[in-house]
Amino acid sequence: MSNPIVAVVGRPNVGKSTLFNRIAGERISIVEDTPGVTRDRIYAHGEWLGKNFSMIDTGGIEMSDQPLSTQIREQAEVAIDEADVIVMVVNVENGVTDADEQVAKILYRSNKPVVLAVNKVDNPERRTQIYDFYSLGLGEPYPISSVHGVGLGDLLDEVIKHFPEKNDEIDDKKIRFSFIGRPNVGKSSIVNAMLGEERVIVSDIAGTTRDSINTEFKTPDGQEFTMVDTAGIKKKR
Ligand SMILES: Nc1nc2c(ncn2[C@@H]2O[C@H](COP(=O)(O)OP(=O)(O)O)[C@@H](O)[C@H]2O)c(=O)[nH]1
Ligand SMILES: [Mg+2]
Repeated sequence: MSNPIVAVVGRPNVGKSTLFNRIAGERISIVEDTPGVTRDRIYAHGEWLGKNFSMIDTGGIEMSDQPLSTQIREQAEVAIDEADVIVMVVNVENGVTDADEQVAKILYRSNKPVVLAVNKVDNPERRTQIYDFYSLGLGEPYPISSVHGVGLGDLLDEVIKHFPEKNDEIDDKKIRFSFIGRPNVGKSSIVNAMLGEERVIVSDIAGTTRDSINTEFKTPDGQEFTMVDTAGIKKKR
């Protein structure tokens, strides 16, 4: 499975690229750099608490000939299409702006998790100003200072919480195999005969086995197998 994707969005000059480079650190690597499409490095690798992810700096997508509202909309749409988690960056120095509200509205309508980063919180006095950003409707604002590297830990803790579960990881030392065939040809009986025990429901009524059943077993020489009985897979009427 490929790494989760985190997209950084927000209007120009809020500090998206600074944050992006901070998180990428020394390990910044260009995954894709198509001339004419990207101006800056927009893809990088990130890692936090042992979790690897890919990052997109949507601000690096070349669209400077477009009106601001178009740029913002298109960048937010790239994020929604590509990312598992979106980090929206705002600037504490400006408070909530119309452009921030425009970005937030687009993100709000998507079903993607959004983490709100209030950047340029360089000193403790500025922390008191982060609460205004609750009005964007994107939940708790996380104060950060990208130039000083402050608050990034809490921000990333929140980001990785939203990564999708890797629930279909397969241990490749195991051999997986399955029986397929029409109902009632004897798939479950073969499984049971191989195992020497009644692990799978067998019946002469077609369609008795309703779900696919994984059976794990090991041969005397240590080879592990996972037998997937697919008898339950039926066409919907
Ligand atoms: N004071 C302060 N300035 C910052 C911070 N992060 C970025 N900047 C500055 O804000 C300006 C815009 O940053 P940039 O990352 O290019 O913004 P982008 O357009 O959103 O990618 C630059 O001059 C940065 O040095 C921060 O945490 N504190
Ligand atoms: Mg930038």
